[in-house]
Amino acid sequence: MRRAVCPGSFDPVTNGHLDIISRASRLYDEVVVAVLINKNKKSLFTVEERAEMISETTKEYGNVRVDTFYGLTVDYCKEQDIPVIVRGLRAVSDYEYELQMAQMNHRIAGIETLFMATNPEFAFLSSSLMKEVVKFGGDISGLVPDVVQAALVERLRED
Ligand code: COD
Repeated sequence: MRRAVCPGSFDPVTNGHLDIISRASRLYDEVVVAVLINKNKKSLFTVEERAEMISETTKEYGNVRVDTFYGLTVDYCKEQDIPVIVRGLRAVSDYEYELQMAQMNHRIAGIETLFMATNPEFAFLSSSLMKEVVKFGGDISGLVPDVVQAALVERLRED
């Protein structure tokens, strides 16, 4: 069985993330979306909320499983016996950091990284931009799933 991990923060998941996850799900028998538990970074949504939003919006793909992890991505991959990480590349600015991570992950654990060029329709999207636009009343319809948009509006209006 060919499996891959799509790791990330997903705070929250956007249509850019979903484009990569859905394309990966057509290449592999199973894709595990692994949400990082980052104790040093303040996130808008809890890791459980982020995982739930991904489960809800990927269930139609049929072969995507959502999990959470703490620590190194490669340790998670080893634990799950998955040899490949899939990452999206939005622009040249993503490349340097992604290349370093991919090389380090290969060096320390022999884990391969597959880079996918993002769909230009979503290349400008980031979770932080989505939060900022919603916070100041902008419309992000079509850029995130409806359930995520509703959660963002609700959460950012609480502040
Ligand atoms: N279109 C397409 N793809 C996108 C878009 C978009 N608009 N936005 C983001 N993506 C892709 C990203 O390129 C990435 O592949 C994935 O979606 C997740 O993105 P994010 O931003 O939610 O997640 P990141 O980049 O913050 O995730 C970083 C990790 C959690 C993977 C990384 O920090 C990590 O592995 N941490 C654990 C510790 C570790 O192993 N560190 C590395 C040591 S070498």
